Amino acid sequence: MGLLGSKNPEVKQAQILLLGLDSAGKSTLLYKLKLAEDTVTLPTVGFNVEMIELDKRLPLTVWDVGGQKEMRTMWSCYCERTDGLLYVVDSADKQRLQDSRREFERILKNEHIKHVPVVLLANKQDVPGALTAEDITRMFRVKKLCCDRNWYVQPCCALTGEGLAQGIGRLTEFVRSHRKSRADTLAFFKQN
Ligand code: G3D
Repeated sequence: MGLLGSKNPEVKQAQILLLGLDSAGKSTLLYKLKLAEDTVTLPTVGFNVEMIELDKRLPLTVWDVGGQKEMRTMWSCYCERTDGLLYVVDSADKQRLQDSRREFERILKNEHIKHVPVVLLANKQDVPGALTAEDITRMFRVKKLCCDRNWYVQPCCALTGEGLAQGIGRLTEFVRSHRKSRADTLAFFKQN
């Protein structure tokens, strides 16, 4: 896994917004992806930015915006120029799943991320009793809320890293096809 931005100036980075309630596991998964090892995590204050290059054709700049209540009102400020949304859910935190669902629904209404692809990470699958990806899909009404865009719900465990590469890979694939269809539309309007 490459960690730095691509050295090829022709390769355009994709901007990924990493959201979710506090303690969903955002910092853990980001550092897992980056370092491929466990790290001591602190609750995210402000934001972290990491460059991830799982796929050399499309390096990602991942913006991890804090999920504490006071930070959630700031989420919309980071939506402009976002190419993909990675939304992390603590699948075992049954008390706050509805809070998380509400925040997810709210952010999807942001004009700047209309049609932008979404991958939900159903994190903490190692915790006994955690909801499955299918449960999260139903509870978050993902099919309905994301009917205007590509979406996927990936089960994962940020502690072990299981499922993370698949989730990022899926989002990268979606971002690439979203960019292509936008470029095709622009080309069409130029020609006509
Ligand atoms: P945040 O960045 O979304 O606020 P963190 O969340 O990455 O700080 O994670 C919050 C806590 O959840 C941390 O525990 C972290 O180790 C734990 N965590 C993250 N992902 C998983 C997972 O997949 N499984 C389990 N069991 N725990 C996870 P602490 O104890 O440090 O608060």
